[in-house]
Amino acid sequence: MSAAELLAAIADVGRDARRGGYSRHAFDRPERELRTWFVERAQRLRLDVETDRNGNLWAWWGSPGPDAVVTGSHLDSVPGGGAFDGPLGVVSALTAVEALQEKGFRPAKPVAVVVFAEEEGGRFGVPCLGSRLLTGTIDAGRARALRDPDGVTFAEAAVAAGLDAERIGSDPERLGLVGQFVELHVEQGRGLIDLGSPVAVGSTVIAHGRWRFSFAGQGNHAGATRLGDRVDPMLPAAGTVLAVRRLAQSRDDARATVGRLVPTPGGTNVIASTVDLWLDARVPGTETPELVEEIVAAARDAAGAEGCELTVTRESYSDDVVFDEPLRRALAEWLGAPPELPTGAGHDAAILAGFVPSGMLYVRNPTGISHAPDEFAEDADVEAGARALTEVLERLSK
Ligand code: HGY
Ligand code: MN
Ligand code: MN
Ligand code: MN
Repeated sequence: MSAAELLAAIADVGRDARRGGYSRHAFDRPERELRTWFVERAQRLRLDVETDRNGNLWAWWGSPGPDAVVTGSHLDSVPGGGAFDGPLGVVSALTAVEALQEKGFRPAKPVAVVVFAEEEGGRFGVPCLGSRLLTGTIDAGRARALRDPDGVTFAEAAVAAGLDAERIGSDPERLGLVGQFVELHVEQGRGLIDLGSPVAVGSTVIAHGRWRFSFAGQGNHAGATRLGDRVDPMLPAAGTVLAVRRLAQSRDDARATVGRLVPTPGGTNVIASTVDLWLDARVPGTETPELVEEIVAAARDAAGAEGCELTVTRESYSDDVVFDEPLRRALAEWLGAPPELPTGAGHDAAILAGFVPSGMLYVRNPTGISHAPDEFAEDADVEAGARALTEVLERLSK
């Protein structure tokens, strides 16, 4: 099946559940259906599929062994996400393996297609949770205790998915098998449209992190409470949202977002007792922590002015990543010197880049939009991406 046909097939998997909380991932519906679909497709290619201690899926072509050539991406999504972010890398990897098998290629090294768990952090709040656990870049105890919006811990979700909660954590043996990792991903931006190329090689991933701001005030009656008697956490929360844009605008190429703001209890006629908001901040280079410090100071001032308490918690952070130079050069040479693109989006490849030679391929997205239904890639470009990945897998596993 072509990558475009597989994408169409995957778009139907779990569609009914997606009308629910599509972001409820890490082993929850509909990701569970997507994982089942993946296992079935991988087994058709006679790949041996296993689930590692952290819930990442590994489909092996040849028995697992050192210096493995690994590709893949993720199947989870953000709430209301597009159809390509994650699945494109997974279906392209399956298509590439199928194409190599059909031409009779026999890899000289183990090859694996991996599906990382909870890449978006849509359920437990930490992006790239599966690859962070694999590489030991998140404390296992902290990961186990992460809670989803219903209070379910990652450990409980993992046990419900058939994993052993005690074994959640870094997996140096498995990581030691990975010789090189290449992730194909839909482009999240307009670079390739403007450059007129279907495929690009990834160069860098900018630093990014997530912080939770919890404003505590006094819940009260919307009609019976005079303005002067209020301690309303919505006010400093609103002031912080405006400060995020104002302060980020003053830094070159900074991106800072509040996409999620939750008042409690959330009644129309109720002054909230608390308001939680999450900041996603990303600045090329080393300035992200400085920008966040400025935002926290503005939030504290706003909280103080209203008599509210403020607690700020850092939930994740990753430094700038530059992908492996020799691998980038090889990818460029093998693919006819396509453009090289930086990205503001985080990826599992950027987590692995700290441990094994890693690289990325991007496929043109004419809308440039991602994390929204308008995310798109033309069939012809999807096929170009799958062909590029096929070429790369063959060259790397010779
Ligand atoms: O948030 C990101 O950049 C990625 O999509 N996880
Ligand atoms: Mn994403
Ligand atoms: Mn992604
Ligand atoms: Mn990714």
